Amino acid sequence: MPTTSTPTHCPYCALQCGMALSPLPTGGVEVVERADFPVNRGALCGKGRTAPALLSSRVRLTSPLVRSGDSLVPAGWDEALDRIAGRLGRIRDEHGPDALGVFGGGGLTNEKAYALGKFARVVLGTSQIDYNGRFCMSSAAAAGVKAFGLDRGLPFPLEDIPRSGCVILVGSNLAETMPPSLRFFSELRENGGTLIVVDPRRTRTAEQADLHLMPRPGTDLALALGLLHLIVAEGRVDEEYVRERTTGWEEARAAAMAHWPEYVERITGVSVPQLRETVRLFCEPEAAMVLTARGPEQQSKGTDTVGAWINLCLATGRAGRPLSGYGCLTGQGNGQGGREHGQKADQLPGYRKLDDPAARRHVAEVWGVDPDSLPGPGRSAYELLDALGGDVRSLLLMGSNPVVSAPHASHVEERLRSLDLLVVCDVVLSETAALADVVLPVTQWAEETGTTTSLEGRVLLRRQAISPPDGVRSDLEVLRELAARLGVEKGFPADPEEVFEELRRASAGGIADYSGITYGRLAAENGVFWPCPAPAEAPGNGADGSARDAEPARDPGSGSGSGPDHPGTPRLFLDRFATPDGRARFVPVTHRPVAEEPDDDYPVLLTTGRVVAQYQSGAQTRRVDELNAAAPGPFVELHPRLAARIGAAEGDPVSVVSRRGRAVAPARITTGIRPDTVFMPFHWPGEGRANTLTNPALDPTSRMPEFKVCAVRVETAES
Ligand SMILES: Nc1nc2c(c(=O)[nH]1)N[C@H]1C(S)=C(S)[C@@H](COP(=O)(O)OP(=O)(O)OC[C@H]3O[C@@H](n4cnc5c(=O)[nH]c(N)nc54)[C@H](O)[C@@H]3O)O[C@H]1N2
Ligand SMILES: Nc1nc2c(c(=O)[nH]1)N[C@H]1C(S)=C(S)[C@@H](COP(=O)(O)OP(=O)(O)OC[C@H]3O[C@@H](n4cnc5c(=O)[nH]c(N)nc54)[C@H](O)[C@@H]3O)O[C@H]1N2
Ligand code: SF4
Ligand SMILES: [Mo]
Repeated sequence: MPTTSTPTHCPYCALQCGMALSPLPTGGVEVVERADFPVNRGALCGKGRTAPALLSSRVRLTSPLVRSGDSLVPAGWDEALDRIAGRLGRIRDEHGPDALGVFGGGGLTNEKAYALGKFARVVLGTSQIDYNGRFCMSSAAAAGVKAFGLDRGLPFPLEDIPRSGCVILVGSNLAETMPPSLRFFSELRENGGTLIVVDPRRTRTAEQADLHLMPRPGTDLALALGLLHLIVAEGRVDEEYVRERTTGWEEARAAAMAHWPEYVERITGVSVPQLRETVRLFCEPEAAMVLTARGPEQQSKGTDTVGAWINLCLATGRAGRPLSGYGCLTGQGNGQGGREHGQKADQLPGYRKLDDPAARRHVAEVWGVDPDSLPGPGRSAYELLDALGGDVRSLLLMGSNPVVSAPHASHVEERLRSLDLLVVCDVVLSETAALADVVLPVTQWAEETGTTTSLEGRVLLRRQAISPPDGVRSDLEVLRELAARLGVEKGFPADPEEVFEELRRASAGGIADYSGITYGRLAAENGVFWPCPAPAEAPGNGADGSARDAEPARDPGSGSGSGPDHPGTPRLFLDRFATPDGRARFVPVTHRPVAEEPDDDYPVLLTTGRVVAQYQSGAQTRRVDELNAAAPGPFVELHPRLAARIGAAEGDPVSVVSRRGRAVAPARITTGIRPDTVFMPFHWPGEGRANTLTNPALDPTSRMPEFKVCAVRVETAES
């Protein structure tokens, strides 16, 4: 193992801050600053800084566990793997391959996500695979594909933000969810640009804004349409851009014109003067951006909502131009790469479509299988979880903790319990692992090498800095061992670089083309932005964002192609969009209500989200003392008027009841939230679990659940 410090990246969010790990004399590593990575320049949030705490064997799994009655007992690796393979084989014989479910995660490295997708299709032969990214940015991805022909969260690097003129941040609390990124927005304001934040709560991020719009949850679609109406009415449309670079404007314009500002004010609660001010701030500067995060995306109309914000950019000529554009702030460590290489229900590596015959042929050739043997698209994440115990009899889960993080979690928990076989690979005994028949302890982040792709579309190398504890194996080893036991001896190497070499070939010629990226380049450069085709087929410096899904011209081989290395593509769409005609597509959208409007029984809206010191389902960060001290448990944020109405004082236990269940947590009273709305973070299991309440109503296109709004009743816990 290295004796000097190892440059790497944080295990948590999609900012993928650079850090270095330095060995300690007592064993273990400590985080030291790494100023050379341009995104965070050494700065880290508390989660990144304390990440090594989870390497300690005190808090993690170090032996496989198998179920014996009500308890999980330690077992040897061979016993555990034999048990899994034997049961998977029997379930397949009895019920067919689609009875075998697989669930992945956006925190898995590219290599793991790729291998998991291949394992499902090639070894199990199942169509039933999806992953938690469906709960994350799938609506923005779907809208991006519709409008631009390609989904890369940010089509430009973060470093462009300070030089833009105005940024509208829609439903992102990045001061808590990606703290080091706040710098880009402070610099924007120092340079004279303006920041507009759209959030039903006055968050730490909103406190930084020049203008804070506080819409009713679930009404961002109407808000964007109202703004577009005003843009047309005030003659602020960039007619030449619309003519030359887009299609579909007339229909989108007609749809927006039905959304009068006064009507939008009634729906959203954002006043007409604020709408006008937003339009002025957005349209006056030379360049402007719209960035969305989970607020507008985690809605049953998330795809249309993001589409409406993209329409705003297109109408004003603010996409595919320097320092302008639409972007989605992707969330998980490998939220971007995790959605590109085949753990998604409808997808093959390189962001290819599973139902595209050319894509099937290409990937089947790389995999050495018959294209006809590849299953078709499967169910989306929530639909898959909902089907457990029905036609899906087993689940192999890697990198997610749905007992805490899935919508309508009590139902999901019940479905998980009804399986014939639940296998969980995890670092810790998560709430979901605790329900499993077999738990496999795996290596993490600092103990293994692998690549991630940050929210900027920048492919990065995370390097191994420390040996794993005895008894744990990597996810790649698990897949290799299970494949071998199920009769597939080749094609599942445990060496990440070998997997990456194959991923390069599988992605070559696809939308997310990694074929020109090697571990060598990643070690020498501070990441490479995709698409990055292999040298031999690089058409000069083709940084045009064009999506090619034809057969690759050539196998990228070992990366030593004859031409110069492709530089990667930090900025997309400057010349053309990735659609067949190179033009961006307006999508005609109209407002519609949330899936569950308040009524007499459930008169309040619940929205959910995050706090700075906890991460996701909390499986990792709840095991770090310093983070727990900062954020020890759930709470219900509510306005003083609502608190007075129900008779709750600060800290009193409050019951939040939806059609799906009841959660209880202490009141946190603040004027920084709309009086018609309560907020709960979702990081905790048990009584205060926010997802007991949430509504699994799905967006028709992205299949994203409506985490951000459902109807509830709020009462003091005693009543
Ligand atoms: N500390 C911490 N950081 C994280 C994570 C974490 O769990 N903890 N998770 C990572 C991941 S995977 C993700 S996806 C990102 C998420 O990052 P964010 O999207 O910033 O996080 P959220 O808190 O889910 O939601 C953002 C804001 O949306 C607002 N909101 C709620 N409803 C609505 C609505 O209807 N409209 C609008 N416009 N806003 C609304 C909430 O009040 C909240 O402030 O964070 C990443 N970083
Ligand atoms: N109410 C509500 N619910 C939400 C959201 C919300 O805003 N509101 N947000 C949603 C979003 S955006 C997301 S991304 C999801 C996330 O929620 P989850 O999918 O539950 O994500 P994590 O809590 O990060 O779970 C990751 C698990 O994998 C383990 N793990 C970490 N690294 C590895 C690895 O390399 N290999 C393996 N095998 N395991 C590993 C961790 O220990 C942890 O148990 O939650 C969603 N749920
Ligand atoms: S902002 Fe995200 S990547 Fe950076 S240190 Fe915090 S959790 Fe890690
Ligand atoms: Mo996420």
